[in-house]
Amino acid sequence: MRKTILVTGATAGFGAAFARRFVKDGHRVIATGRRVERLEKLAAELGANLLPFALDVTDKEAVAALPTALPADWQTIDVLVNNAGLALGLAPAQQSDLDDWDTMIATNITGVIHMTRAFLPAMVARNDGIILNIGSVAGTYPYPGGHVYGGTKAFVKQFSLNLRADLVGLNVRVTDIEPGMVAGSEFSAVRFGGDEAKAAAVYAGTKSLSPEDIAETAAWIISLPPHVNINRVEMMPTSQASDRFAVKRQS
Ligand code: NDP
Ligand code: 8X3
Repeated sequence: MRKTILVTGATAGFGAAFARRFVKDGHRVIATGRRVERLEKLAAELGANLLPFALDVTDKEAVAALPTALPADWQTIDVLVNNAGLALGLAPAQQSDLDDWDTMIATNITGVIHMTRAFLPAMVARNDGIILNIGSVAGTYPYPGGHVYGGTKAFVKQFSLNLRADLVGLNVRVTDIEPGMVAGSEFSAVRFGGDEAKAAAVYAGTKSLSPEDIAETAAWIISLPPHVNINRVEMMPTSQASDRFAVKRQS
């Protein structure tokens, strides 16, 4: 059945891949983000089933107004994809920029909860809907420099599970997709302040996941019958695994 799907952060990476995959699968997509020219390009590529809509998820008023600011025939949202997010920096916590921490929290946590709160009541009233959150393996496994980014994704995981506790018995589903290394997005370039060489080095010598792999998983999740809730999906490329505890030995 054709769904109307709202994707945050559709100007790049996973979000653009979600938009392309969902439209290809016959759905309608509201593609949101701050870089409007990229949304317009996506609309030119994908046609009338793609509605470009400017949205900064940290703008609380804009998010609260969004359900009624959308064109009337696009206001029933079947699937909300809370994808917009970012990591800023990889320095140790004690050297990190507090503004970067605030931006990660505003985007990855506050953005997600405000978007969810804006669209959840209508889903509950219709007894139908899917909230697809994009977490990360960083929300489960610690790594040096992961501090606040990992903390935000741990929040996304637990928020997703707790939403399920409130929604039990309803056909309103919540999933947290938790990917590991995904190349082909702007994630690492953003993390390293636009340093493309440093970003490329993250994926050097690996066969990382691609945004299309994440879109494939999302397409599967939303295709399932209404009684099936996938709680969490943790994904890694075969070139990645979690390893051991850090132990500092005296020399
Ligand atoms: P990209 O940097 O390629 O895309 C991030 C998207 O988020 C962009 O479209 C950007 O759009 C949007 N965004 C950032 N801030 C805001 C904001 N304030 N309001 C609205 N949109 C915003 O990264 P990815 O595609 O890789 O990341 C997508 C999600 O996946 C993120 O939540 C990330 O944490 C997560 N993730 C990524 C992994 C990876 O290895 N790549 C692995 C696991 C999870 P614009 O700047 O135009 O607003
Ligand atoms: C992105 C994956 O390992 O860089 O969430 O944090 S990682």
